[in-house]
Amino acid sequence: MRTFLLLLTAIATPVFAQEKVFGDGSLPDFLKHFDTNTDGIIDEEERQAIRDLRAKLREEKRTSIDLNQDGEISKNEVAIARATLREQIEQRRLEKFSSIAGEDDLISPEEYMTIPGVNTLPDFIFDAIWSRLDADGSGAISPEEFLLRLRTH
Ligand SMILES: [Ca+2]
Ligand SMILES: [Ca+2]
Ligand SMILES: [Ca+2]
Repeated sequence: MRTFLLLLTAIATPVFAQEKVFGDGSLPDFLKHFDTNTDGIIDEEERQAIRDLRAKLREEKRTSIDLNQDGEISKNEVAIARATLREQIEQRRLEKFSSIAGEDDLISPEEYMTIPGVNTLPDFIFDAIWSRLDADGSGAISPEEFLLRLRTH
């Protein structure tokens, strides 16, 4: 058992470590956008721009949740905001689904492999993810199966 665990760690670690590295080690894309003088470093001025944008987004989010604009966010408004957010996420997921699934509206294991990062997963991890997604064991992922895990949360 101990040997197995060690082996598992040895196999799994590079995969999980990889995810933390940003491409070639340069700035992640969302930060590149703020690196206005493109020197690869986010300086104090650029940091401030990021903070401003975050504050603005927070404010916009607040006012968009307060539907009747009375300055208070009611339980109902929170519920509506949640539903809207969920719809947006589902919409984005379905768009992603279609782009992977193609004409038949089903994702085959081969198509699933085309998602960046998936084809480098060790088989046993791929199998585990796949069997969770393909809930009915049909050998393909339907749009419903693709959204299932999101809905149950
Ligand atoms: Ca309100
Ligand atoms: Ca397909
Ligand atoms: Ca299925």
